[in-house]
Amino acid sequence: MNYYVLSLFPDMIESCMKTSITGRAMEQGYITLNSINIRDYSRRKHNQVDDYPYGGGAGMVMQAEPICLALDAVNEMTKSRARVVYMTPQGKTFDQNIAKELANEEDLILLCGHYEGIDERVIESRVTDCISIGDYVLTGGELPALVVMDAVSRMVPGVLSNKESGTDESFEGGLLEYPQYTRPEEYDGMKVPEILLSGHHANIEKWRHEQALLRTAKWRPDLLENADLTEEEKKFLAEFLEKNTCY
Ligand code: 9D3
Repeated sequence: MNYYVLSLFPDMIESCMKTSITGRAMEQGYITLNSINIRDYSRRKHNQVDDYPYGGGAGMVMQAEPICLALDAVNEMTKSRARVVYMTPQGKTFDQNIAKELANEEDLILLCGHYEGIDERVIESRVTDCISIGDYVLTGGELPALVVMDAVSRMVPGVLSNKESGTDESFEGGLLEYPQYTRPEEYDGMKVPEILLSGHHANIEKWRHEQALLRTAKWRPDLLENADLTEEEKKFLAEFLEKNTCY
């Protein structure tokens, strides 16, 4: 996976991506990162890249020219018709399915806006996908681009070790994960659930699955509406919820 990130703050992109699992993936060559400073493609005084909005209104708008010149430069590097993903609060809300889909691409171009957004003509002529990371207001598209690259990178074959990749199947099964414990057996008066110390793997699996169901019912009931539960799972939840109004 080769990422090309167009931004006014390329250092922010570089320093985050160098960290942790994405950093290791870059060292090992599973992903590459090319961060491009849009300001380098300004042809104006003081390398300005924004201007007042036509029609008036608050704030500044990023001009089309430097962005399009930066995109031209990236197209030279990729010589493929890579998707151009614009990070915007108006985009489709990012989720695990989009992450998996993007992980199939060889090159991805991510465009980060700042100020009140970018000139609409860039979107019309160059952008293939608009993505938001959720309904809250940030100061720019850099953190969203990092969120997307983090989620996409871990879906790229080789990025996660076998150990790391096994653990997310429960979320992909549409349920929240079961609770985790590690040493010590008792911390601050709180004990690890007895069953996890029993060594009885079948019972542990059953308990974990039940915990996942209960947690999902409590914190994310919306996920249960789309999950196709077996009759046994439905019965377990119904019985539990009947006995316990609070858990
Ligand atoms: C004038 C209306 N504002 C939208 C609520 C303008 C505006 C505010 C903040 C335009 C861009 C931004 C900066 N945010 C992003 O670039 C962004 C974002 C976000 O703020 N939330 C969730 N996902 C994303 S993706 C890019």
